[in-house]
Amino acid sequence: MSANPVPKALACMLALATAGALAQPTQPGRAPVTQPEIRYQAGGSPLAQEEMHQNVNPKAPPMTKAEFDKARVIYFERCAGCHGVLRKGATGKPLTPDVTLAKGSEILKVFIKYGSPAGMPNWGTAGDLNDAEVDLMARYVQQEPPTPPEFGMAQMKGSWKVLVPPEKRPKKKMNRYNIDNIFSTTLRDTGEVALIDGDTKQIIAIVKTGYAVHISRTSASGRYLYVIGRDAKINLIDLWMEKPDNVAEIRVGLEARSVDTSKYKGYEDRYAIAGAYWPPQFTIMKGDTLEPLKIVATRGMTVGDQEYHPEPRVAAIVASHFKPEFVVNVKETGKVMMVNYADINNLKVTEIEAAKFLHDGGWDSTKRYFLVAANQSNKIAVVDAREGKLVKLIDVGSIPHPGRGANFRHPKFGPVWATGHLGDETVALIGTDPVKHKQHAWKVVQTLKAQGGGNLFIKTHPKSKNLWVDTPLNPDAKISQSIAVFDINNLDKGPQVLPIGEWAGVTEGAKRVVQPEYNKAGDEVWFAVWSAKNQQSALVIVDDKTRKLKAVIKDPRLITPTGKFNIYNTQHDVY
Ligand code: DHE
Repeated sequence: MSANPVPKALACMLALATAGALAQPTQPGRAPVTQPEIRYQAGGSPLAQEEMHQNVNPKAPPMTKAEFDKARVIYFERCAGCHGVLRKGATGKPLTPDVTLAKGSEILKVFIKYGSPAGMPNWGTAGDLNDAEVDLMARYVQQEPPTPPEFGMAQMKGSWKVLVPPEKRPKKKMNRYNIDNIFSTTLRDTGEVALIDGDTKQIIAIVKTGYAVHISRTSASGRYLYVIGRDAKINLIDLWMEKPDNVAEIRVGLEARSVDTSKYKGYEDRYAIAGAYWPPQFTIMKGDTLEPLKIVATRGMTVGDQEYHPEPRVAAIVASHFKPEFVVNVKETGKVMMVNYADINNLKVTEIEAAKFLHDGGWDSTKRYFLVAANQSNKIAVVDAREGKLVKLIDVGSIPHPGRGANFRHPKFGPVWATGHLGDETVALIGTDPVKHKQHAWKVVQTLKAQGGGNLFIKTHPKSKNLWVDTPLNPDAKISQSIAVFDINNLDKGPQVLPIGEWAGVTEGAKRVVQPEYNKAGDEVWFAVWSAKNQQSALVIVDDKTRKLKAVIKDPRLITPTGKFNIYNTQHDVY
């Protein structure tokens, strides 16, 4: 919140407004949105670039087409992440005309300018929007929400390119790289990934990809790398080439975050799957060419109240090791879809009811159970991939955000899986062994205190005794620029804090320390020190045993590094 005093008349209006629906917790039973969460959710959407139809609502204040288009761009750059593409509400409140017309322009302007105690950012007083833009946005949210275009088979085929056909690709590995230990490193703001040799710490190649890449995943054989951008563009990189590069690309929608590939025995490298935020759908493709084969919509009814949702975004996707299935997590409806790819013309989908707003998650150490954060219900849902059933919904802290989580053997409780939280400083350890440690299974067996809220990722390795917890979204720079590390054998001792940002030797910038990732051997941990596009960033590598600085990778090409994906660990789901 801004320190600017709120003028008296507006303060009254704000008080009045905060008593109204817009300032209530965003979803029933949900705590107010935290500042780290807003920073996380309010990333720009590629939909800002899409032309959309302006429906004229006679009851709403008038807008010219130029005003409408300008407001639409602002909406998709700043607001859609929280309020949804169709303004039906996600982290933020619904902003459909039935709600906004009842508020009227003056109250809406107060909200937009000054924010609300429930978590709406103070766009005006923070200097992000001027008074004219605040007025524009107040009028815009009273119009009918425009709908972005659909993206079906014709559009996908139109975007699909096989740059090097399978028959023209190498028949064997043509380079001397230790492929297992390559790190595919997201260069968020340049639309590229850097392939870095984990042994020599040299950049092998910078590969052009989609806009604001989100994740990389490895094929079951370890040969292919799939990279997805926020603009739903997938790049298929062949790691056997003399210099690894793109061999195929496609767009599977207008906005997306997740991709994976078939891993069940007999189906290795055969299929790829990608989930889209818009349109709400997932697409199954041929693994070696990305030819789109099957598109499945996720629009449908929510769990619990069973109301229709028009834009249930596809969040994390993983490939089952127990069946020829993809585990597709649908955010707004709260359903986990077990998609059996044995016969994709007669697709069988088991729909598991979990909890609303599924986001990210990972396997337990046996890879039988998938644990996924229902982050706005403050729960972890556990799904049994062998039985195709929900095992349990477990209450954890505020806004769990595991990434893929961390598996280790707790000295007292046996095998556990851990998640940190965006909304508080805790780390929840959940027992995962229903056979030998039945009394602890699917319960929070211990809660650790790390540095603070704003945690995104947590990591360990089967060969390590360390548990690393980042806090890139914590408002305190000291906390966002450092890492907390626990000794798994002495968790009660509390964490040691390492100044990774300082170790990077980078002088200016936010230097947010994000996403610990192990090398193949499990004896090094890599961190991104993430600053703005026009500033220097770095990768910092720490010796896992001694917790001492081992190497810093700095290179003018390493612009805004965030996620790093070690080929072997990603291929085998080691975390
Ligand atoms: Fe992510 C994973 C969505 C913001 C870095 N992110 C994921 C996944 C989803 C997701 C659904 C799980 C994919 C899977 O496993 O299949 N992320 C979103 C968003 O919707 C959100 C909140 C807002 C947005 O506009 O994208 C968002 N994410 C961010 C960031 O701001 C981060 C920190 C930096 C960035 O690159 O944009 C970020 N997200 C990551 C990373 C992973 C990820 C590094 C993979 C972690 C892993 O270890 O698997």
